[in-house]
Amino acid sequence: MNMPIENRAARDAYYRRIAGRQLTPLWEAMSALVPERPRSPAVPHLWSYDAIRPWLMESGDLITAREAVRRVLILENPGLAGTSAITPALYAGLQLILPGEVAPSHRHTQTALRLIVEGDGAYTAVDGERVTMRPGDFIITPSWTWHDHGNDTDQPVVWLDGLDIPLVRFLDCGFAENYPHETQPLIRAEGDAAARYGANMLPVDHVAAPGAAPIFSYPYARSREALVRLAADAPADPWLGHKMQYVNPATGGPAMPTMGTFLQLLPAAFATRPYRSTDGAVFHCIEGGGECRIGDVTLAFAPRDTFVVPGWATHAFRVRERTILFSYSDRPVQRALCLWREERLA
Ligand code: GTQ
Repeated sequence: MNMPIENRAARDAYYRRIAGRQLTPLWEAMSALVPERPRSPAVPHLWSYDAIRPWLMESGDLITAREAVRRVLILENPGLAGTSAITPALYAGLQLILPGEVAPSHRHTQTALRLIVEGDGAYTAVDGERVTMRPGDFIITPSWTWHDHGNDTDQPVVWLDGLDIPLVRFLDCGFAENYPHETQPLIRAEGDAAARYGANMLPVDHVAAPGAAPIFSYPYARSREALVRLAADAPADPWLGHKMQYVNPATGGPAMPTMGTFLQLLPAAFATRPYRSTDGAVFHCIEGGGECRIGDVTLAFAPRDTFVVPGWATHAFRVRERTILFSYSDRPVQRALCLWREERLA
């Protein structure tokens, strides 16, 4: 810039004077406020389950699930320090429930998803119905539904929590309350929601409403079987492998209004072509393992590892054995606002 120095000083003095009236000049901030393309403050990062499991188990000696309400280690993006966010819109954490423990019932406007990492047979109760949790199961807790978690098994249970906490904070829509008792009454038998809504049928008088799916559990055994079947017969997409999205069976839309959820199979020795989309995503490796190259960063992942790919970051996978990845992002929000973009690169 060839601005005369006097002019610079005059402008700076002017900025200081108007600052007292809560005014700032757009022209000094234009490219940051209206960027040519997204430059996420989030960075790629991987949390190795084997490395963090001892820390998680140690938390079990320090505080009970009852006292903590939710005993969770938050996975915070190093580029978003102090925000408890893994991408600008999303939160992730690993929740531990020890044998015999209960995480007391509460509800909040934030939507939650669970992906079971370790332990077989704990439960979560949502809106009066219990759901048993098995490794790889994807379970939803819709906005403003009462939910408590419990573990009647003799082993610890750990799951990945995904919530839209930063998004709800941004929108100033956070409400929460505790249930007057530790657990909510069960008013339906386990499996009721799956029978009503999860068998390619709907109750005859059902009227589809916007919002989260009326089923709470997407058992891994069924989702996995579908992907394995597809992979045996259909060609893999060069950019995505075999990638499916979880849906609300009553609407065909996403399982939750704010978070998109996906299950992806990459065949043995498969390498994807570079791809990017505007929705930053949290990935969790259920089976297999390999590498995700994101710009000049390479993350090596194994089963139970969680990693984050920032929005609009070009990335590609390379796997050794058949690999199954769960992921979630804010794609439904971006799509609803007509902002979502993707790019398949050569
Ligand atoms: O299980 O209700 O990781 O309310 C963060 C906030 C889990 C939950 C989290 C929550 C929960």
